[in-house]
Amino acid sequence: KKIEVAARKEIVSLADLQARPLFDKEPVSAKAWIASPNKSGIIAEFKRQSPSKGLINGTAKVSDVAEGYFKAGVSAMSVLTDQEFFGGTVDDLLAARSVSPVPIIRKDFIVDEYQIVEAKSIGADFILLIASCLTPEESKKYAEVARNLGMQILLEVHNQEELEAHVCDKMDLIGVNNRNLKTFEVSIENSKILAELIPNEFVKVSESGISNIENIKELKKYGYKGFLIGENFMKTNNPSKAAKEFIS
Ligand code: IGP
Repeated sequence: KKIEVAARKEIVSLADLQARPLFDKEPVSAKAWIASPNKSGIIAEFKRQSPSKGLINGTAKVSDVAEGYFKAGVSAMSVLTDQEFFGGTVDDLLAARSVSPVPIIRKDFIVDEYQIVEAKSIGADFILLIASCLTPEESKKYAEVARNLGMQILLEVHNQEELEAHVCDKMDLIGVNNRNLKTFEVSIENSKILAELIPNEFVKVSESGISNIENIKELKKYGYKGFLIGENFMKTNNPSKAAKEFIS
């Protein structure tokens, strides 16, 4: 990933990113949208493919899906911009941005400050930092970079060790990934186990493997306000229709 980012940096400099019109857009508060009692809490994802599932949806158009997710009442949207593993691009986020006012998260493996400035330049409102890919010093440093640009941070953890090592006052939302990124095993129980270890000042988000309303009802009992759903919507031939049915 570092090599890929270095190559992009050669083509588009930091100064170029900062000169883009969207760089000056005021980010929308993901915390406010996700924790609002009169919103759904659903963070709907645009994901074409994944290492665990292969091709999920080869035909959906990101702008159609983004517009439909917004109309369906999602609290936020997640756009995968990683090309190698997920088949996404920064252009996908730009396309989503052009049709949707909801907070959009740049979902990628962030390993360089450049990606954070780039996220701002394409209109992202918040970013993902994955604990298992970073040292605690790095996650804190990148969170500060994002904050200085006015973006919020979703810190993703999978277990107690990661949570304890990476949680700090620079984070805004804490996401518990129910999928183990190494074994791809998915269990909602993971969110339940870690819930009480997450300090109350953070908005709690449960990520992956959520496929029905029962899951959400259950997770709400544990204090979760955000629910990140990808495959369950993307595997259908009309992802935003699936989101609409799920939310209503
Ligand atoms: C969505 P699912 O099971 O609903 O498709 O999962 C989301 O949680 C998942 O895509 C994800 C992810 C990540 C992808 C969570 N953390 C980190 C890439 C990188």
